[in-house]
Amino acid sequence: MERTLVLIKPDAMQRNLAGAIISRLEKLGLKLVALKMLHPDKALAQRHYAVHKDKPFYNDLVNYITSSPIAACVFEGKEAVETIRKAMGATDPAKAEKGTIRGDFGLSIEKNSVHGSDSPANAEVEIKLFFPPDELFGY
Ligand code: IDP
Ligand code: MG
Repeated sequence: MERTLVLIKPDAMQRNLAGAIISRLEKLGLKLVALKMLHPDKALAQRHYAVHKDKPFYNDLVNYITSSPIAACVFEGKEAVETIRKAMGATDPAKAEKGTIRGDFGLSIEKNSVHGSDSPANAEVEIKLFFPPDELFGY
């Protein structure tokens, strides 16, 4: 079964939106198989966003994602990656459709409330960054 990593980003945590976001994803029929709150350090943020290290927004992005505790989740289900990417909406909340998480909750292209893995292969790598195997549950 496909798995994907979701992060509830600082802007959503600060506005008490973690439960609302997780609830939307559960309602898609996906199963929550891992969940924790953590305050990511710079090293973890840099590894998670390594593909963006040459982008002009990289340093700001690392500072942002380490600015408060976040919630990390793994969801499992059929086409979990694509299903969650659709539910998140476009990266820029101004371009995301209403009814999507970013369209409804996002504040800016950086503070866009949620991260979701963009492919099953990247999901496997990202899940390993945040969760050791014994924190992933089969039930
Ligand atoms: P994604 O989260 O929709 O996959 P990516 O292009 O992978 O989008 O970018 C990762 C994250 O970097 C975004 O979610 C957003 O927080 C931030 N980001 C992307 N593009 C910009 C930008 O142009 N300016 C500032 N931050 C950005
Ligand atoms: Mg991405």
